[in-house]
Amino acid sequence: MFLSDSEQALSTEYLSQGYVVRPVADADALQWMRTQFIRLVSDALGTPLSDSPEDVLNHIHRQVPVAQLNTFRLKIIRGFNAVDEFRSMYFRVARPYLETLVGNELAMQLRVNLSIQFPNDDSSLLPVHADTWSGDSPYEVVVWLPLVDCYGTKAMYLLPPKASGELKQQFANRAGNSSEDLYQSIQQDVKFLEVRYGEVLLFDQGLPHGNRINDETETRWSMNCRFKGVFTPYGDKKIGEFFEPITLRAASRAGMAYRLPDPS
Ligand SMILES: O=C(O)CCC(=O)C(=O)O
Ligand SMILES: [Fe+2]
Repeated sequence: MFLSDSEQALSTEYLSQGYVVRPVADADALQWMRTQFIRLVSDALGTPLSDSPEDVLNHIHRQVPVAQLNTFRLKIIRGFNAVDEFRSMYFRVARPYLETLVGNELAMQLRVNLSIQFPNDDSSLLPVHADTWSGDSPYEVVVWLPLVDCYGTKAMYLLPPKASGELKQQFANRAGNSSEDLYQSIQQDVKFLEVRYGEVLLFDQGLPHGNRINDETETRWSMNCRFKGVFTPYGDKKIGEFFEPITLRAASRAGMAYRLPDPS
């Protein structure tokens, strides 16, 4: 391998744990995104907000009834995905890590997702799953970016590669069981991933992951977005519909445009 020592270290960490957590590569881009959120939240609530961004987001469950949560969330998602620079800002926070772990010719998901997890709310949970089980390519990496500190059950969990390998061996035995049964059987091995505001998580979505009822006192806000090498195999999520190239290089552009001279 001709990777540098620091590239090698990041790669080893990603492969052995199934994820890495790092400081965001561009703090201004993160702050810009959080400012956009505060604007959108204020618009959605129809009131100006005087508390700090951190307090507004952590305590949003005091202002939005749980019955309105999904509508509210979709309004915010529509809002930030309509802002032109949003995806390029999102990319900036993770760019050097993606370039090391994935490559420098990247495809990015067209729409960034948002999770909002109120304390003690069971209405917006994601049961244990791997994205690959529903058609994502194993070449995809998720960039998961919190807008507040995430810890304990306010965070998401991931089943590390070793336990994930063992689960695969026994998968046929467990296939008939509910996802709650599946969770109970891996509970002792899952790891809740603490990610603070100012940090970014990159994880292998081919490993089982999900979330549980948030029994902290604050609301979780996190975004997630998938990246892959442009020329790596695609699953059900195709280029043009779900992904788009964001950093194609000159040689690839030339190669894609190239036609052999017509022999006739
Ligand atoms: O944020 C979470 O709790 C889960 C996210 C997830 O499943 C994903 O990004 O693929
Ligand atoms: Fe997922």
